[in-house]
Amino acid sequence: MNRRYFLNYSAITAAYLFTGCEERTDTDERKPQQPASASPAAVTPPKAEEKLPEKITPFTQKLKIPAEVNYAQLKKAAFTAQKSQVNIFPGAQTEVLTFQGDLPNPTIRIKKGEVFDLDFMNNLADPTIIHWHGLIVPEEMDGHPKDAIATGEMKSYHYPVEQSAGTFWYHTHPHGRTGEEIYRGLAGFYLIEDEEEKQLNLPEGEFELPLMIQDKRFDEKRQLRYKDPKVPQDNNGLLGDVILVNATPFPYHEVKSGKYRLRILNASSVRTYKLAFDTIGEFALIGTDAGLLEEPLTVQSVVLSVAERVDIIVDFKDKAPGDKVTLKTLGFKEGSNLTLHPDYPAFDAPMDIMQFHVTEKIQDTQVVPEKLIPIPRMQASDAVNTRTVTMEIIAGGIWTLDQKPYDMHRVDQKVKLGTTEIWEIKNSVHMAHPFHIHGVRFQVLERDGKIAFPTDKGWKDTVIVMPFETVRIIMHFTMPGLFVYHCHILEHEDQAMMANLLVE
Ligand SMILES: [Cu+2]
Repeated sequence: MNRRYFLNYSAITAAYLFTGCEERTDTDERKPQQPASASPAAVTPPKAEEKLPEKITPFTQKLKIPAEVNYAQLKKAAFTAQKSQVNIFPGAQTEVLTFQGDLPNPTIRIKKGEVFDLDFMNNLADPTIIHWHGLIVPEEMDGHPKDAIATGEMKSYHYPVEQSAGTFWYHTHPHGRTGEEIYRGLAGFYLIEDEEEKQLNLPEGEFELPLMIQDKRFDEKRQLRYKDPKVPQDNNGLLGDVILVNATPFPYHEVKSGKYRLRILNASSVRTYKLAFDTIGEFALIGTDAGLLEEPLTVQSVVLSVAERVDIIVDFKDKAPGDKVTLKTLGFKEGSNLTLHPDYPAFDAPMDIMQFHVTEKIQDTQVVPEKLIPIPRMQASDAVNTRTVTMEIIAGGIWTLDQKPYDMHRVDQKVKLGTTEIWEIKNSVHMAHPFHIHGVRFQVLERDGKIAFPTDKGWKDTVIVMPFETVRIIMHFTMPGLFVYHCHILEHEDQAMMANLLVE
């Protein structure tokens, strides 16, 4: 048991998470590991129905690695959105939503130039649709909320993949239910490979790991709890106290003393992570949402808001068998001055995420290339138009873009196909929002805030906009059609913080 795990939580959370329904006694063997500040007697006990049934001992469950749907081996795949019972905790069944009956959902792996082909069946009780996050595909393939298919219906996706290598993902996107569907399971990785990336000889096979991070809440029966009807702040974003990586709570993964490529996705509802390792001071950022960087950037930590991805290389070379390295979030208090559910670790709460257990010393000959993939920079002078999109909260506490609650049939912006534009994304509230746009990728020109984000240097499809900050992005529109742009805090986009863009 890792003592730091306890210390990383606020007093309330530590007591909450680890006392559960049980009475503690002085003879409790776990007692000495609890920090003095976390005396259960000192805090108000949380509502009974929100407690975990018993303590979770972190780093005792093995990380699950998603199976792969690899288009080098098959021509067509099938997904069925469905209710499933899966093992998230040992010896317990948890009801979730899946695409193929289990979690984590499979990782799609496809090469640039190949054709993606998949039949999607909706066996949920409500209409739904899959969106391929970060992919630039025709409108009817994109998963616009207006294209949601009814229960019992099937939709065939068929499109060529023409983008460069990167770490993308897929999730359902029905209006008003995206948050709950992703939360209950409907998300997975979508990896595009290409020849240029292959030439770089990045770590692969067992040395390449997709890591999907999500914070969730469980009840005493180990079932997922979504929004708490008694706590209106949950409409501002759902925070959880159990961090799952690839659908495994606080997992561990056995590694050798070499370099690992970690492709990390934040598929949480609202939480922004500031990722770091406890005993490895630096790591290399090699890619962002929509592709590889021009050159690796050495960082000590990286901020990852909802829906963003980072591609990193971490080196365990100085570690010996028996050593343990913890991936954690340092907390990101700059991200929100808004109180969310008070019973769950807030934005500024440091939390452990998962642990790497070093089991074998190896001679690692892997080299991180000095140069990665050139990124042709779009210039502000290339832009034919500049627009402003404002993130605002309106009367009634409704999250909107430009003060207009989302209407899936209203066109909010018209863009000329083949042109380049600058969009100024303006945040007028005291909470950071990740801005995402479909059907196009972008580059960050500048932000007028205080924090510099190394991820701004790469190709993006989602960018964090800090409280009261304006971020200027530039993009070249190559795909005609009606697409959405929205805040990617799931409870915000479900509410009304979304708009339509027509490229023609
Ligand atoms: Cu938002």
